[in-house]
Amino acid sequence: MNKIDNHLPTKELQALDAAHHMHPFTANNELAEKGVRVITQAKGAFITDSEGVEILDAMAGLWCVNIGYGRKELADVASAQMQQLPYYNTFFQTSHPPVIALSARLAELAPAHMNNVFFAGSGSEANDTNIRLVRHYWALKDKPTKKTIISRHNAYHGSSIGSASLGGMQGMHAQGGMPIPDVTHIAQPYWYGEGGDMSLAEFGLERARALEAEIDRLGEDNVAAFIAEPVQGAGAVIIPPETYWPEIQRICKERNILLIVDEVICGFGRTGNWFGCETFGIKADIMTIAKGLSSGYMPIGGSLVSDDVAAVIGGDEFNHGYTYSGHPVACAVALENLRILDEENIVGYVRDDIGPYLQKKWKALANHPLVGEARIIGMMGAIELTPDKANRAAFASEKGAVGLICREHCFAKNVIMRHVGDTMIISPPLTLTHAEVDLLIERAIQALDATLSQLEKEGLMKAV
Ligand code: PXG
Repeated sequence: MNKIDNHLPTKELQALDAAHHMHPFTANNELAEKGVRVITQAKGAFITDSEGVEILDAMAGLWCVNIGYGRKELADVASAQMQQLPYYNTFFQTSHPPVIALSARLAELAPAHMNNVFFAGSGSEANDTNIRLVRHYWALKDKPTKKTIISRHNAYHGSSIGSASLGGMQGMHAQGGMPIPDVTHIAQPYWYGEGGDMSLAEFGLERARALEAEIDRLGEDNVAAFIAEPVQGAGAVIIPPETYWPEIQRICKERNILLIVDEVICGFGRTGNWFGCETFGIKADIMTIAKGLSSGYMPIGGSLVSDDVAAVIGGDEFNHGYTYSGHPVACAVALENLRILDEENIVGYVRDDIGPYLQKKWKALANHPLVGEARIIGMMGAIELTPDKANRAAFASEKGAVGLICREHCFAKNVIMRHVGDTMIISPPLTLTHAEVDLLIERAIQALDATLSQLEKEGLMKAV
């Protein structure tokens, strides 16, 4: 047990949290009954709760702590920057060294044709910026009718009204009048769940061509852009078939629409390259970045913009910006995070060493009787739970009920995995050691075993 002496007893913290703190994506009254888990510290790949229990964080917070917890260098940089210049804006013809240095560094890291960045405080804000950017771009090119943005069902692009409209999460759209006008959605490239008897290659092409059909339906003159994650993260690590992205690229080019690639999760090493665009050979017009940009140590997001888009937007005053666009402390911390990712060759480690090691062990989970598919790319993976492996069948119980049971067993085994429906997902820190991968897999198997025996006991191993 770690010594915990810097806070109130757990029960008191839970009571205050229940009384005053509204949690995101949570039924708060239910949580208040159950009692929240309080996390007090973290180091490397492990978080520690208020009772001193150490938990392996196989989600890297929320897909963001790429370099792992507890890097003092980032704390030192934040402290120094706060003392030198804690805040200044970039609106009225002013700038500051951290935002200048970070912009230049991002231009170096990004694909050669992307040399400009517009900063935001988060991925959601950055995607809101992208809506404004692409519509203004076409307006400036005398094509003001090109306004509609096409996205995909089960995409995640954020939680503001604009970015959640871009997202394809039904549960979000059902609350609060979304999507906003001029955003439409096509089907996702989710072979395990929706591919039926088609081959992966055929299915990838079919789902890509849904974009072409949607452009036809709307009329090319009305479409501004297509937005997509290279690999859908929150949608349950949906890795598209190899045929998908080249076809999407062809369609965007031929139909003269912009391509926004949302790199919020895939960026900064997650797929074994600096950006998911490199992994899939995509040429984007705009890339959304956040999360791994600062490894979550400070809130920061942004839009990396192609030279063409930047040149057009630069021709007019762009009436858009956030108080915290290019926040000096966040920029300084992001810059230090990029230094560590680079100098410690963490992206190469994912590509050549720990990534392949994790992938091999993760894919072997497909041998478990409860697992219908184990898929992984770089260091983001999913396992599909099923009562009937041969038929990739869903459970008869309400969607997500089994996933929730499994997540609770993961918690009990001191490993954090998230569930999306009845799919379990991981996205651990990129700095995981081999021993930590072994521990992750060991605990995952224990959780799967415990889930299977509970399902059998409760008669839940039934297919729809
Ligand atoms: N784009 C993508 C691809 C994301 O995954 C956002 C944009 C929005 O970023 P901000 O910084 O505004 O949250 C995200 C965020 C989950 C989960 O449960 C995923 C995200 C956020 C919260 C929860 O998987 N992704």
